[in-house]
Amino acid sequence: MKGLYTALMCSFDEKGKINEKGLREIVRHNIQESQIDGLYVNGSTGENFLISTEDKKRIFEIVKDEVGDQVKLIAQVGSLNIDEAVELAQFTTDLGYDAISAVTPFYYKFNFEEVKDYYNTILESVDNDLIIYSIPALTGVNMNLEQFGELFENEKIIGVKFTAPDFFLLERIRHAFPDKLIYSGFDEMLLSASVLNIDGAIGSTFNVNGKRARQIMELSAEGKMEEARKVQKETNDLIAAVLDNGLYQTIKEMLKFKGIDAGHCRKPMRELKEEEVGRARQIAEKYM
Ligand code: NGF
Repeated sequence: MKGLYTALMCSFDEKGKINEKGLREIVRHNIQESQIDGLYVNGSTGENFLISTEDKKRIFEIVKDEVGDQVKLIAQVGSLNIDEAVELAQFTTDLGYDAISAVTPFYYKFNFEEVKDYYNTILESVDNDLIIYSIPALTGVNMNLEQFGELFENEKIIGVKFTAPDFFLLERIRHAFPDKLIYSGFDEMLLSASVLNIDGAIGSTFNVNGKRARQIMELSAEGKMEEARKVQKETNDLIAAVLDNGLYQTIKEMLKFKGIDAGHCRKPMRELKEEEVGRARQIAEKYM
């Protein structure tokens, strides 16, 4: 399960309906062009929190059908509705997803016992491994080393998608749990995480920048730090431009520039203005 995973985008039409043809094209682009090791399906990048249970299931099905066994698949099933999380965990396990992942429950201020119970409840229902999705900036859930340790006592919890700029905590987790998988979640910090000996990364910008992400991890592993810094710098020029223009919308426009039917984002995400579409195309032309 080590390696680079694209946090997969989904293509939607103007009305917010799944564009199956476009979704399949995005999947193929990631496998053939970006040569990633796996896909992280229905994460934030997949606009997961904006869609119905039925649409989530359909996306899981289409992706598995398109991928077969070509690359690894992780299903993000986390939800504030624990029944939905359990249902999706069972659904994706039956489909043959290699692992499930669940974002920490958010919005209400759950205490750690509640977070732990959430993960154990999901896992009691399936015979599959789980990767914790920790993204404190969006969820407000900040777990410390001891709390990660308590969650890791469940052997089915095999790792964490660590989306935080806390390299002290990342190093402590790496040192304390050498057998658990750590995936870096912030693409702009990939090199900084790589030097701490992570096992992989999961990122939205790998949809359009997968090759540079791989170079960063490989150069870092080979100790070629000067070259690695150069590639991270180029990557961060791209990411800064994308963030400035509108993250998910811009990545979709960049994919469209390459002939991929990446469609629209779902409301309440906005449409790009004409000049922003132009900027997205310039970013694609320069970096893809
Ligand atoms: O988009 C976000 C939210 N984070 C992603 C990634 O951690 C999300 C990250 O790649 C993800 O994996 C998912 O779909 O669940 C950033 O977009 C990137 O580093 C640019 O900041 O903040």
